[in-house]
Amino acid sequence: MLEQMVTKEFGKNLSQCNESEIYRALLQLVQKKAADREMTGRKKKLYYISAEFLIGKLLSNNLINLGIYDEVAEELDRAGKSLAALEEREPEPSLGNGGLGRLAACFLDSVATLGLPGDGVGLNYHYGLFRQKFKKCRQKEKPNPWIGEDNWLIRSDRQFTVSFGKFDVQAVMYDILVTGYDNGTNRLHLFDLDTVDESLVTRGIDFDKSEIEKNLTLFLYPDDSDEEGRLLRVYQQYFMVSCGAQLILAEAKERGSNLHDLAEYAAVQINDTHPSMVIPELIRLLRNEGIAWEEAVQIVTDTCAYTNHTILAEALEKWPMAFLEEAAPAIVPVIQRLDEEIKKKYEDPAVAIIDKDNRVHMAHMDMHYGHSVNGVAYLHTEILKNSELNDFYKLYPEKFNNKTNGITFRRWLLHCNRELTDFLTDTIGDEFKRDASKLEKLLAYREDDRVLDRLMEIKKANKHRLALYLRETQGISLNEDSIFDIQIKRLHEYKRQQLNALYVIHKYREIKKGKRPVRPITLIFGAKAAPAYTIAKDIIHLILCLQELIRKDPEVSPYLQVVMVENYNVSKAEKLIPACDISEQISLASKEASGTGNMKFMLNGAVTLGTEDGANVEIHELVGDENIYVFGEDSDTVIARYDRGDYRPRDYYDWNRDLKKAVNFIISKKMLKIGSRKHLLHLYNELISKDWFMTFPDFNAYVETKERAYADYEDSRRWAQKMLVNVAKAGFFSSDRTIEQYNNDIWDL
Ligand code: 26Q
Repeated sequence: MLEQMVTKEFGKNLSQCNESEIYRALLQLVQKKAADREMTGRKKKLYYISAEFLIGKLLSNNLINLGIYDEVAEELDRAGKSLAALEEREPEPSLGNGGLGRLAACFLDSVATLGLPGDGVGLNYHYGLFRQKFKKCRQKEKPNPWIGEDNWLIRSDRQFTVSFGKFDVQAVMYDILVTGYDNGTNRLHLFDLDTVDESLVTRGIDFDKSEIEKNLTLFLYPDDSDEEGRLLRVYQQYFMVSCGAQLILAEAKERGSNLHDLAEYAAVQINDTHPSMVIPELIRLLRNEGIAWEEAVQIVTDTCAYTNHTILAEALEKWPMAFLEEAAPAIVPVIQRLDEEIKKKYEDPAVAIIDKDNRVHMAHMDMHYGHSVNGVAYLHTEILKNSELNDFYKLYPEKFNNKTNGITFRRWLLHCNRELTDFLTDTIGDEFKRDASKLEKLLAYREDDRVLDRLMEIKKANKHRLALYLRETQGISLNEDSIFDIQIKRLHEYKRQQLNALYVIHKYREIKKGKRPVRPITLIFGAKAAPAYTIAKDIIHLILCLQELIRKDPEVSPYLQVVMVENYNVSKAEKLIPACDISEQISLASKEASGTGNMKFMLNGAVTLGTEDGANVEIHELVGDENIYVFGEDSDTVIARYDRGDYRPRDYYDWNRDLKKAVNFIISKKMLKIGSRKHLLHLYNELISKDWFMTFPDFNAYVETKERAYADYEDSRRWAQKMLVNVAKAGFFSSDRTIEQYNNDIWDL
């Protein structure tokens, strides 16, 4: 099939083509086949609107979903070419920070796979999340361009005007085709400006922030640290929702809506508060179409639904009215009127949209003027209802619902772990590829030594593959017989990479004292820190210093290795996850809304070491006590301690000898020889005086539980059984299940 294409396109054989020509041909082939499957002509359509879509590389995923992966791989093979090499060439579209953006990408895959009409709406950032470099044990940020000559963007002829306070802009829309697995195709709409100027970027990821027309979609925001950046973020958000709202209304009309019946033609899912301005924007546009205020508000309420992804108060967006007046003046009167209505109805200032400091609470608008509010895991939704959003739960109990997150098995099993996929197919048939719950059939093989051995063999092969990759890319050699213990996720204090680092120090000291582990341990980290998040960068510094220290210490390095993978992203996750033995999910209980990496690891046969937080709670319930390692204080204890406000890390530090020694080691002579005094001291002080995410109270339990997991690993038959149960029970975490629930309870497509 490729052969014909390249003959026509380039006038030569496949074997004579270079990689870039083959990539171009494949791109065309995929886009043609995908377009043939587009789902049009249905009445109601979902618009999943999100500031982030962390889609990852697209070629292989599309080949799998179109059912031509094997055929293409073989054809390339015959011509002496390699699909794997082509995959490596493809730049990764990193249009997201982490979990929230990756979830949006998994959801688009599942919506198309279930044959539901549903498009993504977002922004076409010219640079994805920054590329991370390590220099002198510190993180450096570099721009991350992903739009090359051969890219997946299709320029459409839809154009929209967006009015900011001081000027108007002309938006253009690019589409990326989203293929479902053996099913229809939807689209991801990414809005952009032709005037954006990439030459504005100066040093690292700095750029001239003065001219919005030139920088609007230049970068994805990694944090909300500086004031200038925050205003630009509001411009981005209004631009996205204004284009989105115009598209939604235009398409609804094209499908036959008279706009009074919009809710029968469109479902809008608001992914966290970043797109919340879509509510006032839709109301404004409906009013322009001559619809009365009350009716417009009702239509929009019936159309929009909100997903909350966090309980960290600082992450709930509250924009100063002055920002909105500058970036989105057209919706300011709408927001004010909505706020007046709420203030008339409810006296409690805690549920107001505009607060006494004239800041707009985006989530409050969503909860009053959307018909659904959902959390992303059972525990998270309970915490929202009972504490964080309790004031709103009391007003609208019927709006609150849970949708436990999920992941697409196409990328996180079929693509990233072919060997396991093939083995599962041979063992339990291939129904699990369409219906993930069928993975449970594997439970019948719990006592089957052949199956258990094979699971271990596949893990070993994946560890070998990872070792080769890290040798090639980072010049690091791994001990493939060691336990691979992996923590990969954004760097955030609440995720507690620092707790894992304290364990490393503890272990290092034990080995120095002569207490060697039975089997060597490899602790692998991967994490980007927001460029302005000082403590997060200090934690990376600590880990990189430990990596250095241990690598150079012949007494310790045969037994303990620390590896920090540079520039952790979706493509690296695809290589790391299948090779993992122990999955670190150690957030402070109550703080991780769900986590989705935990699900990816489980699906690939890693055993979780985690706190009772987010979706770990549901993993625990599914696999049972025997097949997970749970430790630490529970969310009630943590929440109560925050409420009392009496946590003093000193109390733990002074009384826990091992902990004290580990913490002191951060600023020991040995460490200061490698790292920077300023940064290590800062981290040390932060820990002993604040430790805001309570690592000290969980330290002992963490060390003990980790040691127990390592000891259990030595009984490889029992360990393989744990792996088997984890794989078998992972079906619940398919995003196909999550999307089915969204559709049944919220969208009704
Ligand atoms: C906000 C304002 C200004 C600039 C940036 C931001 C911003 C950007 C990204 C705020 C939050 C995010 C991302 C949040 C996120 O990824 N949350 C994660 O969502 C996952 C999917 O539901 C959950 O599994 C994780 O638990 C949650 O942390």
